[in-house]
Amino acid sequence: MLRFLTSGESHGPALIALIEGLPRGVPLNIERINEELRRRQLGYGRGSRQKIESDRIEVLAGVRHGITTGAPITFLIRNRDFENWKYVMSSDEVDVSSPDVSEQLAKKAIENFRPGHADLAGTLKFDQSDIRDVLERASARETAARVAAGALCQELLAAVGVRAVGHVIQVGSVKSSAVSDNFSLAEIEERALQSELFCIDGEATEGMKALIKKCWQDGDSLGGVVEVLVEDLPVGLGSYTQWDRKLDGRLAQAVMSIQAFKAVEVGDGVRGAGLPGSSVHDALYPAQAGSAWPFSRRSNRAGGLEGGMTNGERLVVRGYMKPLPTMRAGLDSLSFPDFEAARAHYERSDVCAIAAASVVMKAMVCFVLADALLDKFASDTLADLQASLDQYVERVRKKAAPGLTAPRAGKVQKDEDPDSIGEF
Ligand code: EPS
Repeated sequence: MLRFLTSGESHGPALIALIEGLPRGVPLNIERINEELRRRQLGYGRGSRQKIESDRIEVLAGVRHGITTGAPITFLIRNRDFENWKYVMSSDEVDVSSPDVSEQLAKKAIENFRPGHADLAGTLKFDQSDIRDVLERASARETAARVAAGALCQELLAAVGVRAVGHVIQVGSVKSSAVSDNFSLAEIEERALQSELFCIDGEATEGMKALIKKCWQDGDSLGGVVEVLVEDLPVGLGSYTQWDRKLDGRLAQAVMSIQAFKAVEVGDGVRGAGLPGSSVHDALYPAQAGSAWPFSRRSNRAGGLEGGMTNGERLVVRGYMKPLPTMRAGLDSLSFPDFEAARAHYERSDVCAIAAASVVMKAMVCFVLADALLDKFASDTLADLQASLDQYVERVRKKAAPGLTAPRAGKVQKDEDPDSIGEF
């Protein structure tokens, strides 16, 4: 089992993470991991915090000479901004009679809840006397640690030939008109990196930027939709045998756990709910020259998952992010601890963090896929994993016995008999 935990506050000294279960022998390209962290800091609509930070991973354990040892990996990412919060966020007691300390404490005090954030329920649940204790841990700054943990998993996936990309397909009401099915993953990555919003449609990028600018002027915020695509996954990751082994369920949990995400979709899940089955399911055809598996398909509306398992097609997962709840314009709210009418607290934030969200979502998807891979195959060393994966792929491909690949006449099932309509 692969697992990771993070720790750290938004304005504390550092974020840390511990990831356990990666096999021995995975070569890590630390620069590639830092590049993911850099991308998470980009995107039109980010707040000024990103000018202060320059996120980099410092590995503390579990890696020697650039290769995983099989032991738990621990790393940290420093918060440079801590310097400006050192009294507010000090883990030691502070001297409140010092003018420096009292000035900082007063400047950073939070008096009112922000509707849409964790402030209200978190303060009540933990009987906090300061909303800051909730805000600091609920903040999306924590996603930097997730991105680094996911990038470690991406190194494992890359080592066995699996590739993942993330991009933005909607900001507020502006949608990308480029259809990702028409592009290779390499093209999507290249085009996304040319856009300040990681969107492969240049014209839509301009519309998205204009909308974000307008929202910034209005003191408002924006959400959007991101899509993560993964290719070259073996057929059969996940399982149909039990609810908690279904890969779509595991992906949904991981994606929904990202700060501000409110919905998740696999393939054409939402549209498909309104269509007849014949327009939704992806028909099967015999393998074509170059097919990786003993079958082929002409559509991928299932988004690469059937029955809670990968089916050999490109994995397509979308995450829906709400507008950030920290807004300069504010909303009606209540003060704390008096619960009297007030305007919501505003603290420096992003107007739109959707580009960053595409990097975070890819990290979470890569974590779940790496976990599923290690669950299915031998997992102590990368060589064991590769050998058992190769053996499995060989076994599945052998299923295409000669003579069985020619089209066969479909057999009419009893319940397909038109005369049976009306029986239910
Ligand atoms: C973030 C850092 C934070 C926020 C944002 C994400 O920095 P600060 O609060 O110091 O400006 O910009 O946090 C949130 C969106 C949130 O909901 O708290 C980051 O590094 O991603």
